[in-house]
Amino acid sequence: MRPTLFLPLIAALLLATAASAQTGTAHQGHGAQPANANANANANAGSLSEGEVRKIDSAQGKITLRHGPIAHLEMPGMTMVFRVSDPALLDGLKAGDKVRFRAEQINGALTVTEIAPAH
Ligand SMILES: [Cu+2]
Repeated sequence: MRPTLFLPLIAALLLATAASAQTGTAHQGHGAQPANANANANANAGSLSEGEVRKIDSAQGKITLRHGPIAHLEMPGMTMVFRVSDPALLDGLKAGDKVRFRAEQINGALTVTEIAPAH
């Protein structure tokens, strides 16, 4: 009596193992989605923001911008000082200029890595 009860039990266990193995594979497939989401976030980090120059400090490599919302930095519109990755970015800019710029968090400092007059 026992052997006949046992065989279906073993078969059920094998099926369960196979099922969980398949579930594991499915989870690996899902695991790829957050990675894609991160890739999208990184792509958004490169998007340009709208702003207006309030003050230029070439000597310190800083610029004060009144900017609109910056989604990838989760920042609402405000006026604030940014570092610039290269002081040459400030060449030709002056207070009052409307600009489009790229801002990134670099070593904990909000930094303008690209800036151009808005047309
Ligand atoms: Cu800001």
